[in-house]
Amino acid sequence: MSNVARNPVALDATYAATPGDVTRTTCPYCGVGCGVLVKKTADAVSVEGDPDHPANFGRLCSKGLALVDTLGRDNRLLYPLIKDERVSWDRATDVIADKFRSIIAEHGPDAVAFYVSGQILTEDYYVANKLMKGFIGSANIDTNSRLCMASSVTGHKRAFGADSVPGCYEDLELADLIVLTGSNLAWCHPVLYQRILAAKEKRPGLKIVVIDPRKTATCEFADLHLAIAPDSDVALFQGLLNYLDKRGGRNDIFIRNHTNGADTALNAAKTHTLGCVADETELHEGDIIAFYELFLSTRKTVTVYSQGVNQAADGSDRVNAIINCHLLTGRIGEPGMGPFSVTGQPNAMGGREVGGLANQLASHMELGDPVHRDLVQRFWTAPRMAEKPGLKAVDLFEAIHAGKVKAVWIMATNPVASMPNADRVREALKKCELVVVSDVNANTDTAACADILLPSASWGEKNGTVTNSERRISRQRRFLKAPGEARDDWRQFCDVAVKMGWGEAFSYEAAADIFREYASLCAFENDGARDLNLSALKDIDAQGYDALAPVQWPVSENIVKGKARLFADGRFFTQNGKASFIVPAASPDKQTTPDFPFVLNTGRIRDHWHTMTRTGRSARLSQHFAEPFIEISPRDAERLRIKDADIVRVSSLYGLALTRALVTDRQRDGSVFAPMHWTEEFSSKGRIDALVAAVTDPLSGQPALKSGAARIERFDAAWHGFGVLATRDFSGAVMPAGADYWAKARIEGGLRAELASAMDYKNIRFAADAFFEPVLERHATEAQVIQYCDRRRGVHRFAVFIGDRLKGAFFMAKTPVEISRSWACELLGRSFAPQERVAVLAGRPGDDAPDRGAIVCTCMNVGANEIAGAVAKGCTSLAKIGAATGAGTNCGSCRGEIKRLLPETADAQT
Ligand SMILES: Nc1nc2c(c(=O)[nH]1)N[C@H]1C(S)=C(S)[C@@H](COP(=O)(O)OP(=O)(O)OC[C@H]3O[C@@H](n4cnc5c(=O)[nH]c(N)nc54)[C@H](O)[C@@H]3O)O[C@H]1N2
Ligand SMILES: Nc1nc2c(c(=O)[nH]1)N[C@H]1C(S)=C(S)[C@@H](COP(=O)(O)OP(=O)(O)OC[C@H]3O[C@@H](n4cnc5c(=O)[nH]c(N)nc54)[C@H](O)[C@@H]3O)O[C@H]1N2
Ligand code: SF4
Ligand SMILES: [Mo]
Repeated sequence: MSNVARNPVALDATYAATPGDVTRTTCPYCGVGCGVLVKKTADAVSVEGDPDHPANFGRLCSKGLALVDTLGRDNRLLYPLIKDERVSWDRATDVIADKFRSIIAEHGPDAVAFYVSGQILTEDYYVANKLMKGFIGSANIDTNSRLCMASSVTGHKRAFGADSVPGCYEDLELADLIVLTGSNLAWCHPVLYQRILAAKEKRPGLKIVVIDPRKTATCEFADLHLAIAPDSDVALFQGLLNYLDKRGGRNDIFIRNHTNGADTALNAAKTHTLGCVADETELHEGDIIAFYELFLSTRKTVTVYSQGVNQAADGSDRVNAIINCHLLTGRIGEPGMGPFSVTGQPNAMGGREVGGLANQLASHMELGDPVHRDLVQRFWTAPRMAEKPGLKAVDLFEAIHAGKVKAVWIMATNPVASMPNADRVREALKKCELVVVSDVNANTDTAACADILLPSASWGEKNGTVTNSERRISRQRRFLKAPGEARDDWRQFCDVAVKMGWGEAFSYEAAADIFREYASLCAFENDGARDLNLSALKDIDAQGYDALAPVQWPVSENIVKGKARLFADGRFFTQNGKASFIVPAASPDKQTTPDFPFVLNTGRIRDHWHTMTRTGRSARLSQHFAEPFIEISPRDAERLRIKDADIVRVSSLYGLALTRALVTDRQRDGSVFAPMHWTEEFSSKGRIDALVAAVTDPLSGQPALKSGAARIERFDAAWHGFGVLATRDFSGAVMPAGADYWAKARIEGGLRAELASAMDYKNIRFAADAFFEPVLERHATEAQVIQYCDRRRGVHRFAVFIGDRLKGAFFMAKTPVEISRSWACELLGRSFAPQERVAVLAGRPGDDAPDRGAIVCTCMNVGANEIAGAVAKGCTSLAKIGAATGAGTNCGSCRGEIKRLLPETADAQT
């Protein structure tokens, strides 16, 4: 696999640091934590996978490969701003310190809060946590990991006595059965998925079972897909526990020596007979038995789970229902087996380690434990330790809304787009006395609510560490100078801490100083009772930190190289050293009602990252999906008179969204799926979290983001539009007034936009001119607009030229505009002789520019039509498609989608 990014990006001269070297760093996206080699020449940067990094061994996915597209100044926040006025850092931090101090003096420490993120580095996180919990004296620091990993943390703690991930990535290659539940690994942890596929290719006996209500790209290579009813996971795994018990699956020696509570758990699972499980999960009994038999007969089993498990009102119980099955069979701590919660963000794990959650202390210690509190207080010589757990994310924003929390500092997260009941979150921030937002991007939905905006150094501009899903600590290294006055996140906290009077405790000069302190705290009075031990790193110096190789904790005097697997000795971190079976509580109520009958499932797509503040800057990554959509089953669509590509109105008790309909039999009846990515930066009404209720798991506080309730209706559009436009100012390009629906995406040299309106334009030329405005304004005299109108059919097409170059095209119709998007995007900026210009208005690709269809392979820029063409010419395997078109031959993230385009009988192996 070559895996080298095409198109190294040219950087502006002020931005490039010392040329000519190679930096080893870590990808800032998902929790796989891939090693990246960054190569710099005098004026360009390129990235490739680090062949020596044990997470990826040289592989990168489409997002990792496009990292260079996200560098540069476009949309960057460059200076501190107070109410949109540029100020100095000194002034900004003065105001923050003063305001925090006066609010604390008047209302106590719990009247202030931090809301941080699994995307800051361990060092940033450690400092934030120390400041809030040891100096301000409140535990009101929570993180977006509450929306992501909290249920896994609760599950781990209940079962193992600590938040410890037992296994490692190699287990996936050593397993004979991999169960992927609530995980779209092919899109969300693509390099791990590729590692699994490579192992399966070598050893076809390796079986994959996917449990997901939707048929996702991850299912394409699975041996069995269980499309379970939403929210029936506990029933499925309780049934499995019962089945294993009845069929001789118990490991009695392990249960006796290493576990607590097996009998009670088995007793509680008894009612989960096959018939009962089939009822609850709406699966065929045969499929359930097939899964249970595979699990029963395969000792080397890994169960991988992610948000389809965690983001539920019974998320913690789902986690424990899975772990119970591994405890019953004694499948934990040995190669090729174990429950495996894969983390989402690059440093979700690091944040848990330094105590980023409101109910934790640093270094995996408990806020509720007086011994731990005392230990940490002495280590920090902290003047005012938090005494009780702080507010969890949903409660925190409620407290802001209620005026109880009066100042909040938000860092590296975009809650106005990513929190449930997001309109209320925005309302809360609007009411809050002081909202500080530290971000790299100037235009986020949350930044729009800030009183003070602080510019942060971004990936590549800062030093620190992250911990991936397998407990592996890797360095992120700086290779670029931060633009403008952007500053490290940890330094921002330190600057304010100093001004609040705690200079001595926050006098770090570099990230290495913070890391050393953190490692020392992990080692401090740790006789082995605490899982997280970094004592081998507690004296690390600057050089050692610079050279730190990826390592899996614990790393201590006795375990200098780190440890791939925990619990090999059968000892856990509970009081008696045994792991605990947990009995799940009764299942939570469904949210759907007759008014809002659809289960609203939300999640991710392959090429975008969360609220798109970074991936949305990449033209390459914006072509896979260029607008918000909702997946709906053909039967439901027909019943609601919704055709594929119609605009639909999705509403709930809390808000509404407009998105494109994607009618697909991969979706179950009664449920819909929408991506979480679109914000007001990219769409008129794509912010799906405005609709999601803030229902949480009572134990973990994690919101049930996969099972909202919604009503779906066809949006009666009077007209639809599609356009491309040459512009450098993506954010400044405003869509025509009256466009109820719009979504814009970056393309090479400008943007593309999809539009729809309920209003019938009297003057259609007006809409086109409004769309072309950025071009018309700059080139008032030279711009030439040509047009084609068929009033009877309601088809209108416009193109604007400067000289012979196409600067924009705008297509309007009564029905969704049927022209090739990839073709239109590629026309932008091309030159046309006068007689050729009508070809643009014809809206059809000519022979010289065939219609690629929707782009499937982002790396090699291959569209669905090209793949279909290759299939028609006899390419019936992934290998042949790859040889003929190049599709799927680079990062491999698209292989599932290519396989879907092959005939059923095709040879799936590469
Ligand atoms: N491309 C991309 N990759 C990412 C991210 C990204 O934004 N983009 N984000 C990263 C982050 S922070 C995270 S947390 C991870 C998330 O990674 P994943 O958890 O794999 O991703 P999601 O799409 O949120 O949800 C996974 C699946 O859960 C299924 N699901 C819904 N309801 C249920 C249910 O009741 N039971 C079961 N068993 N399944 C259900 C959904 O249909 C969905 O396919 O991805 C990480 N990787
Ligand atoms: N409906 C629904 N909602 C969800 C989910 C879902 O599945 N469905 N998933 C949830 C999950 S698992 C997650 S993890 C969250 C993610 O949600 P968010 O964390 O809100 O999403 P991001 O877009 O990753 O936001 C990161 C922000 O940090 C900025 N940033 C990037 N790098 C840096 C940096 O180095 N320093 C600073 N200061 N800022 C930086 C980015 O510009 C961006 O604004 O969403 C949650 N919300
Ligand atoms: S799988 Fe992709 S997004 Fe995740 S760390 Fe690796 S390259 Fe980055
Ligand atoms: Mo996440």
